[in-house]
Amino acid sequence: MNFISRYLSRMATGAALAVTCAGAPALAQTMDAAGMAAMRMQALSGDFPMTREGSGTSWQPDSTPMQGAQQMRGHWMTMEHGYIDAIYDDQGEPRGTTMSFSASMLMFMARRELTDGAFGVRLMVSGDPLMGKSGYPLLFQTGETANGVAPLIDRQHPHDLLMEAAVTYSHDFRPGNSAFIYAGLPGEPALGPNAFMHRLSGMENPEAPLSHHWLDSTHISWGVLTAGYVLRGVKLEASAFNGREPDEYRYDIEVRALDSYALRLSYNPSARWSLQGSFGRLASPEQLDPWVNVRRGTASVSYNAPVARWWQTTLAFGHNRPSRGASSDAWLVESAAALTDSLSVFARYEHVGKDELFLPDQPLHGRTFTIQKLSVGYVYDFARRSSVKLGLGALVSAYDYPATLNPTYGAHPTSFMVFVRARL
Ligand SMILES: [Cu+2]
Repeated sequence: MNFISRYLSRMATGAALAVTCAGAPALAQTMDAAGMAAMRMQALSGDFPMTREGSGTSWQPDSTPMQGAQQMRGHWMTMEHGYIDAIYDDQGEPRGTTMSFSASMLMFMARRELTDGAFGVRLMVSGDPLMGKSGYPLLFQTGETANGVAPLIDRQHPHDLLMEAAVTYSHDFRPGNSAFIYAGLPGEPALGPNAFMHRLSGMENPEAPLSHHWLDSTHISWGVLTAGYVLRGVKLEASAFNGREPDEYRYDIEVRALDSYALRLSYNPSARWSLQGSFGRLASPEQLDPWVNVRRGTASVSYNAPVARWWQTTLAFGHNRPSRGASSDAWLVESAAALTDSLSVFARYEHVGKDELFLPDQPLHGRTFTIQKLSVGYVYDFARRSSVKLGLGALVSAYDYPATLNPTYGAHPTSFMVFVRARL
């Protein structure tokens, strides 16, 4: 009890945070009491609101509604959230195939208050390996391998069973001033925006973005050490990490040298905005092209509009410059809104330069094609059992690309997914 009262009084005296809440009356209208309380809870990695914390050590707007269930257990504040999707996927003829599969993620976080800081634990697992080594059909998606020989094309690789196992320690110097370290095996280095399945603008959409390998593909890195400093709304952090993407054995632990690095500057100017710019050098990211290193730059902005239950929009740009071969860019704009307590809608537009759509023995191998993709969808929650929501959703995607690809992909493929979701 003593701990809790100390914790509460500390939260109450968090001057900067109180100002954030008091100074946002319009925000208060769209946020319930639990949301405001969540905004006053402190983060794992510093003296700022917990709602700012995204995947790994990334940030999102402070006004992002809290996902999942929280409890106080003795000296620990714990939180769980996650989802299981059962998906029917039809990517459209001629290159797209159909598949029924399940994708899932379960995350556990714990925070222990210390005299001048906090100790945190983050654990995340996924049932994705159950879908098989070649993942699920996703037109124009590339990256990683199912057999260690051929790259995956028009398929999204499954995530590893263990997606994050990390500890954090943060030390507070003065209100709003803190430093932190983060160590993960696996973990997420300071590169890119909040990963797609964690950002509010993207998490309603069950598909991985085509821009994944320009923006957030390092979110499962087998070995990460990050240190950073937070000065109110600004954070500067640096990571040393294992730059190799996970291999096709999705249940194993993969250790390699911390041969890659990343730097990220994040800025949350107000409760509604979150911006980041990051740069990384990935040593030998691809198992099938081990002699190629990649330099990656990313920039992103997320904004929570004070309408409906919530409405988040993210704009992101990524640039990859490999040590061999052509550089390429990816753009992403995605938006999701909860119109009511049970209905949310979402859309994602991407513009990417893909050069991995053909195998080495095919004539178009190595050529870069500009692919545009637009997806729109919705999720309707039809049942609620304590902290679990059951929803039914669908999305449809259309594409645009150079006519050179018509013999392979057809003139106008249309992809769709229907899914049932249980979300904690
Ligand atoms: Cu991923």
